[in-house]
Amino acid sequence: MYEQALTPSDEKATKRAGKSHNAISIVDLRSDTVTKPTLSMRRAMSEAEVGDDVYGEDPTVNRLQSRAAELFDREAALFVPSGSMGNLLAIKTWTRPGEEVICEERAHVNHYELASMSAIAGCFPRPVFAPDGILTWDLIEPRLRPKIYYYSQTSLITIENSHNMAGGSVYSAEAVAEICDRAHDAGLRVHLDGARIFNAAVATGRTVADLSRKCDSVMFCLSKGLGAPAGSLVLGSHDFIGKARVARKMLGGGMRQIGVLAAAGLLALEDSPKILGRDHENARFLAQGLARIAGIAVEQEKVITNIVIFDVRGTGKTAAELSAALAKERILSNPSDNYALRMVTHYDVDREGCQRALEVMARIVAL
Ligand code: TLP
Repeated sequence: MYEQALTPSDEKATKRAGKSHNAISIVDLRSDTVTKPTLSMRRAMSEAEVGDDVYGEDPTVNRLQSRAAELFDREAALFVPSGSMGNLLAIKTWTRPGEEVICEERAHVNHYELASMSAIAGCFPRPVFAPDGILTWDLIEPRLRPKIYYYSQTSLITIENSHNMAGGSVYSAEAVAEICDRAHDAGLRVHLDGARIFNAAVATGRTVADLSRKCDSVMFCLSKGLGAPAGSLVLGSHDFIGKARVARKMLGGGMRQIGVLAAAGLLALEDSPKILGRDHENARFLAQGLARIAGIAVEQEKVITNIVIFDVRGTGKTAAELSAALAKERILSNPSDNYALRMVTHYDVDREGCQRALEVMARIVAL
């Protein structure tokens, strides 16, 4: 995906436009990573009790880790700076250099983590394309390496729930359990990139613990739809988390008085899952409206969480051209390839903002 940052000159243009258009606000649909911390998060941050987390002495971080472990029904959890680091720690902990990691072709670990699994963990990704990004054992099994010493060995399977670049698609709890059971029978581990697992939980009506129960490790993000300013958690057994903590320090991710971040994370964990359903409804509303615009193709029935990826080939414009034209009208989106745009809903975008995005899109496409 080509991320489009709001440059200072865009911001100036926006401010100027704001003056002449009665301060029309930006509708930022580039990602749910853009959510700003709420007032209550900011208050909690300023009041957070802190300590040195490298010594394990930050009480707020310890509370966050315990609460996350409890919610996911796990022995232990580790607060890490980002989702990318969380995935890397799991990959590095479960594998040895020279081994292979099976992932879905469009997975975040395959496309957007700067090949860290190779550059840092020394592993080779074995990507498998799956319809809607949802792997099954039938798709995985043919890619397993035979257990012969002159082959590199498969050691880990990663799955992504919800699947970002497959349009926020979700695995059922049963589908995840089936992959884990078969993987364990074959002597493999399963890591879940659950950056948006709470969205998947809302969409399936299952708990995050149910959706991840048999996975050997889980990563989830506080900094996406849950709205915290930064941070992710990695979850697993005491032994796994002990090793992941060592790897975190080795990568320079040992942080100090980060109770200020954990305080926002605790609120994000308790409060935000309850409101994710509204983001899903807004995404469906966007998909319905986009489907009515000539030249745009979107599989409406597949929009079940907060991500809408749609094809713009029929408009005669590229995704980058449309995204740039939308940005001039204060609607921000990200191209996900030459002819696909991604829009992500979150708590800083309301129904009115989505409506405006649709109106501007219809106007631009018709030009
Ligand atoms: N995704 C970002 C971009 O990097 C593409 C976004 O805007 O969606 N796993 C998944 C499934 C993700 O979507 C992301 C971020 C991550 C991991 C990494 O999280 P961070 O950004 O905290 O490293």
